[in-house]
This record gives sequence, C-alpha cells and structure tokens, in this order.
Amino acid sequence: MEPPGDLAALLHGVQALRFGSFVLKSGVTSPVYCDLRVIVSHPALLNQVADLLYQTAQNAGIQYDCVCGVPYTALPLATIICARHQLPMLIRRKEAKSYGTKRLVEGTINPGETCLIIEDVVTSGSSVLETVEVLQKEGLQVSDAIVLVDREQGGREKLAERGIRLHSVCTLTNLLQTLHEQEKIDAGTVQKVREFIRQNNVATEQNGSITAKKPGKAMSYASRALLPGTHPLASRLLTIMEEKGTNLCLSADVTDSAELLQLAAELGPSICMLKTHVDILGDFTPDVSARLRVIADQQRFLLFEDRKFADIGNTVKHQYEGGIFTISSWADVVNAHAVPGPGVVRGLQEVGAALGRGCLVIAEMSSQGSLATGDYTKAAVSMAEAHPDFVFGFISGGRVSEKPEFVHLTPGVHMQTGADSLGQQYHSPHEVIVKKGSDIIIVGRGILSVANRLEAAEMYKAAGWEAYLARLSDVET
Ligand code: S5P
Repeated sequence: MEPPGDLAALLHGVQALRFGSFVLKSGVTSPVYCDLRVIVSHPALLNQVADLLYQTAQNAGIQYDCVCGVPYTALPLATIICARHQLPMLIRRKEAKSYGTKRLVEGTINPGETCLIIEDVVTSGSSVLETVEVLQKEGLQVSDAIVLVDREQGGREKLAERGIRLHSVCTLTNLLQTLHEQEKIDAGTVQKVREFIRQNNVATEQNGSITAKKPGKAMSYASRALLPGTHPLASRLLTIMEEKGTNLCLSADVTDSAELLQLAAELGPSICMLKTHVDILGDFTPDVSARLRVIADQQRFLLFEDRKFADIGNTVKHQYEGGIFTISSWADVVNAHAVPGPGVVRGLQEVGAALGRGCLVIAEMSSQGSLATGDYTKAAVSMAEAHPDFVFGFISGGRVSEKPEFVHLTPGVHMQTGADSLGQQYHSPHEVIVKKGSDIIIVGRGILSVANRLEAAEMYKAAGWEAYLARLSDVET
C-alpha cells in the first residue's frame, strides 16, 4: 500500500519527524529524529496512522487473534485499531508490578493464539523483539509486526533472523523523498540522512560498509537483499521471499495454457517464483505470457522461463528475444548451461540487461549421471561470478558459491525422496535448504500430481520456510 502523500508532510508538520542534529540514547548524533509520541495531541493524525497500520496488516493477509502495541507510543495506536475493528488487545507492561498479580501482560491470554505487534518506528528492532519475547513466554505465537516507519537501519533483518516479518507503512527513505519533492527539505539534508542510515545499520559491520558478516548460509534473505553487490532482481526476489514468507518456486510443468494461468492465480500467494517451460504448452499465444505477467505483478512473484540456453551467444540472443515466445519480453529470469563458455551469458546479457532481467547458471543437475559435476561445476561458478551484472544465481543441488549476493535454486525436491523412472532424483526441502545450503526449492510434481494443489503448495511453502528459519538459528546445520 502506498502511504498517502500527505503523511510525510503531516508528520513533519507536527514535528514527529525533525531534521537537524540530535544526540540519540546511544550517544550517536543523528541528522534525523523520528518520534511519534507527539501524535496523541493530534487526533485526526492519530486516527489516520492507526488506519494505515491496520490496512497494512490487511493487505499483507496476516491472520491474527489479538493485537499488542509496543509500549508506550504504539499503545494508543493499538487501542484505536482494536476498538474500531472489535479485536481483543493485550497490554505489555514495561515493569512487572511489585504488588498484586505481577503480570507482564495485561488482558486475557489464550496460549496458542497469534498476536500481531504494532509499533511506531523501528530502528534496530530491539523494542519489538523485547515485546515478542514477553508474549512468546506467555505461550502466544508471534510472527508479524506492523510499523509506521522503518528507519532501514537493519531492524527488518534482525527481526527476520528471529522469525518475525516486519511490514512497514513507509520507510524513512520514502518520507525523505516525499518531503524533498514537496521542497520541505533540501538535497543536502536528504544526502546527510541517507549517509547516516547507511553508516548506522545494525545488520552491517562496524566500519559502516555493508558486507556480509557470515557467509550466505546463516544470513537472512532480507540482509542479503541489501548487500551492495546483489543484483537488483535478486534483491527484489529476496525481499519478496522475506515479505511473503516463502522460498518456494513452483515448476508449472503443464501443457495447457488455461491450466497454467489458473495455477499462477491460485498458487500465487504461496510462491516467490513461477517456473515455466512455455515450449510444452500446446496452445501458446502471446496473450498467455502477457496474462502471466499481470498475475505475477499482482501476486508478487517472479517469472522464470526454464529455457536452459546452451548455444553460442549470437544464437541465444535470437532465441531469447525472438521466435513465437519472445521470452525476454515477459520472463524476469532465464537460465543457461555453462557448456558453450561465457559467450552464452554475454549474448543473453545483450538482450536482457537493459530490460532489468537476470540469469541463473546451471552449475549442477538433479538427474542421475549428470555430467555437471567437479571441475565443470567450478568453471560454471566462476563464469557466473564473472558476470554479476546479469547472472544472480545458480541452478544447483546446493550452495556452490560462497558469495551471499548469489541465490541458489534447487530442483528435484519432493517430500517423498527417491527417484522417478527417468532418472530424476529427489531430496526433501529440509535437506536442500539446511544441509545443502540452497535458498529456493523448485517443486513440480510434488505439487502438480496432488489433487489439492493449493494445499500441497502450502505444505511445501511451510516446509521450505521452516527449514530456512532452522538454518538461520543454526539449529540443525
Ligand atoms: O537439474 C535440473 C534442472 C532443472 S531446471 N533438474 C530439474 O528437474 N529441473 C527442472 O525442474 C525440470 O525441467 C522440471 O521442470 C523441474 C522438476 O520437476 P519435478 O516434477 O521433478 O519436481
């Protein structure tokens, strides 16, 4: 949801957002100060902010039983939301009473229920986490927090590492942009604040440059999205994954266009990517890819045409751009075999780079007897890493590159491990994500051959995500 254009001006107008020089609790001097305590004196704005927070939760499709505001600024906001929408509320005490019940949470707690967190501003995420921990100790489930302003200083990643998704109405960057457009702040201020955000990120190292603290295996998708070397398409993908809570790519290997479009629409919320083989459709027309594009944009997933280009650069250029499929006009992602050498990537890049597309290099294959092993795999990885402006990841059995900017996608995933009659070999989501360190599970028949495909997709989504969270918390690595 886009925040209304006047939100920035209103917050600035009541001095909830100020620019200058402020010494923060931590002792650091900040060029921006964002504190919403003052909005209780402005009832219309208070209501508007509460509405925006509620709408953000609705738009994200979050299911919850009760609401808790992080004390104290978000308490009136949570109160308005709960009163207006008839939702039970919980109040977290900052200190337990020294007399009486000594409770840390007021209100009726029903263990097992899901509680939504409301917050005004997130910087490091620590205030949200404190509240989450108190609620979890009471037996409540907490997986989502809604915030008005994300200061983009690493709080989102910190929370994600603890299994909490942060949904923000707007970011400090959004507010800066709007105020600059409205000529309320000058370019120098925008620059100073941007630099401050960059230098003061809890998800980065002390020297202020955004670098990976740990290799890709233990970093969150969200923090990898922020690395300076991450391809913009990979950033988008990693952000979608974190926001939707899914690392599932559906391999939509069907031969009928209507069925493909129906799958995209119905399973869209469960996936971060839809993989196609458009050349197996018996009734392909350009209208099919156009419609697929609309669904992908609406439902926020990427389109991956699994064309596996494997020819000289000049030929793959034509195959990518032309023919009846005009793949580059609609597919975000394509893949290439390394066998022709780097010319295949360069040819594809000539067509795709300007369109903002990206490519995966096939470093390993899931099929029995595959020749893509050992030195071939190493050479494929080097080829990919040498073209970071276009190649953003791999098709592989597990993690083949130590660079956290690169994304690994693994096919041959099924709850029932084993093989099919033609040499496909299957591993479980847990094995692929936790043991092999891949990022995305590609599932075809595990979902397509089940009567209730949506239910199966949700099951793979949950299994993939659970494995990712286990990897983050280093549980079973
Ligand atoms: O090594 C590979 C690479 C790919 S992209 N092994 C694969 O199976 N694939 C593709 O993943 C394959 O073309 C198919 O579309 C999908 C696996 O389908 P499933 O039904 O076996 O899950």
